[in-house]
Amino acid sequence: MLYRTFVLCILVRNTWSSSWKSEVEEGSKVHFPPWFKFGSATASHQIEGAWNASGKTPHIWDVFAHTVPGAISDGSNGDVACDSYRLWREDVKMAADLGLDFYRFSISWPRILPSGFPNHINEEGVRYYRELMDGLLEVGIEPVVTIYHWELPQSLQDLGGWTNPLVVDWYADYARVLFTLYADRVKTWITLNEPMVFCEATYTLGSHAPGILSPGIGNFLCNRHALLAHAKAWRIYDQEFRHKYHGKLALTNNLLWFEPDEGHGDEVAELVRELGAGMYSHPIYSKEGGWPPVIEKIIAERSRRQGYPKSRLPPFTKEEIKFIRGTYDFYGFNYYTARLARWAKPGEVLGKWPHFGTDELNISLVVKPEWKKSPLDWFIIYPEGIRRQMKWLKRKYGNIEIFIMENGLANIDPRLDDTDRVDFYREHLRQVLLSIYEDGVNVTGYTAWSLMDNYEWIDGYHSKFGLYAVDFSDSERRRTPRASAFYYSSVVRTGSLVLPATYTSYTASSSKNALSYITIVINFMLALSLIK
Ligand code: PNW
Repeated sequence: MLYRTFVLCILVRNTWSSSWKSEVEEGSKVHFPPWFKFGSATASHQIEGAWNASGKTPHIWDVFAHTVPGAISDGSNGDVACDSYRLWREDVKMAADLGLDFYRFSISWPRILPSGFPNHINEEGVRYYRELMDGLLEVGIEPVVTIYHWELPQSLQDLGGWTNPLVVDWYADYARVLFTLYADRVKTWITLNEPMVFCEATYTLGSHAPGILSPGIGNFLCNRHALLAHAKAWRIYDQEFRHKYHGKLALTNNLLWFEPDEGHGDEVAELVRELGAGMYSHPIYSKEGGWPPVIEKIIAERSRRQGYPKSRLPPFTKEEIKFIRGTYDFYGFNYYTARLARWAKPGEVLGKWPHFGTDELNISLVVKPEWKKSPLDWFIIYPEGIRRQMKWLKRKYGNIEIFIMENGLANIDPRLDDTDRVDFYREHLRQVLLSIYEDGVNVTGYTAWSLMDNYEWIDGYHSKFGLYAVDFSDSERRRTPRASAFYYSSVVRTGSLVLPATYTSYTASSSKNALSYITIVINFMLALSLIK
C-alpha cells in the first residue's frame, strides 16, 4: 500500500510537470472534453489464432496465406497469431490496465456461421465472444464490435464473394444473427471495416485476400455491394433492434489525406479525395446520395472510350440511392497517412499501394520530402492530416459525429521504449484537440491501433503496431507494455495530453546524461507497476 502511494505520488508529480505548464502557457488546449472516449482496437484474424478450432471454417485470409506463395511478406499466417482465442482474459486485463473506456474487436464470420449462412450457428464461437464481452463489461469497458473485418468465409468467396450481388443478403443475414445474439451487450457496431481497403487492395491491386486482380471492374462491384450490405444491416438494426437496444451503427473508412503537390491547385487533391473518401461516404452521408457525381462522370466517359457498352461503375437505381442514403449514426474514421496529389506525367507508371485506381483520374500520389518517415514505406507520418481530414468531412457532409476508430504507428523493432510511437500518439491527439476546439468538429472518440502487436495481414509479423509487445516466439505469447502503453494510459486516465516528466525527460536526455537516464528508467518502471 505504502509502495503504491509512493508510486502514485511520483505519477502525480510527473503529471503536473513543467511540460504541462509550458503547454498551458503557450495557450494550447491539452484537456479533452469529459465526454470524450478513449479505446484501443484489434481484429479477430489478427489476434485470435485457433483458425480451425471449435467449429470454425477457413476464411479468405486463412486460404490466401496457406495457399498463395509469396502472398504474405514473411511467409507467415494467422493460425496462432496472439492466441487470443485462448488468452482473451489477458487482453481484457490489458484493456483494463490501460483504463480504456471501450475495446474495439471484431467477430469472425466463419466462427459464428461455419457454412457462411445462418443454417447452423456455432455455439462454441458464440460463447467465445459472449465471454469476451462479459469480461469487458465486468471491468467497466464497453465492447465496440466490428461485424466484418475482412474475414469472408471461403465458402462464400467460392461463390464470388463481394462481387456477387447476393453478398448483400449473405452479409445482412450474418449481421442479424449478431444483433440477435449480442445487441443487449453491444451498443456501438461497425458494420464494415475499411471497404476502401478490402475492395481496392483486393481487386485493383490484387494484393489482399483473395488476391483477384480486376482493376476497374471488381473494385467497383465490391464497393457497390459493400455499401448496399452496410445499408441493409443498418436498416435491419434500425427496424428490428433499435427501439429495444438503442445502439449506434456505422461503417468505418480508412481515409488517406490528400493535399495538392507543389504547383498544383486543390482541384487535383479534391478529385482524389472523392475517389478515396467520397466513393465510400457520399452514398451514405451526402444529402443527395449516390456516387460522387464527378467520379461517376469520369468513369462513365472512360468506359465509353474503352469500348464498354455501359459504365464499369454500375450506377445505383433511385431506390438504391434512397436505401443507402442516411444509413449512419456516426462517421467511423481510420487515419494513418497522407499523400500529395499531382497530375500524372504521360506514360508514368503509378506503382502499388497507396495508389488505388488513381490512374482512372490520371493522378499520381507522392510524398512531401519534409514529412516524417516511418520504417514502413507506405507509412508517412503527417499528424495535421487527421485534423484536415475531419474538417473536410465536416465541410462535405455537415457536422456529423465522427468517431476515430483507428490511429497508430507501425515500426519494425520490438523494443519497449517506443518513443516514436509516444510522439505519434501525442502529435495526433493534439491535432484531435485542435479539431474539437478550433474547428468545432464533432469528434467524440479515439481508438489506438493496436492494443498489441499482431498479424499485420500481408506484412505478417514484420510490422508492429502494439501498445503491448507480443513475444511470438513464446508459446504463451507473453504481452509486455511499451512506453506508449504507459503514455496512452496516462492520456486515458487524465483526459489530457499532459506528459509525465518520466517520458519528457526520457526523450530529452536519451544518451546524453546517464544519471537522468537511470532516473527515467526507474520512474518508468514505477509508473508501469501502477498500471499492472
Ligand atoms: C487498417 N493505408 O488497414 C486495418 O483496419 C487494420 O486491420 C490494420 O492492421 C491497420 O490498418 C494497420 O495497417 C490499413 O495505406 C491499411 O493508409 C492501409 C492503410 C491504412 C489502414
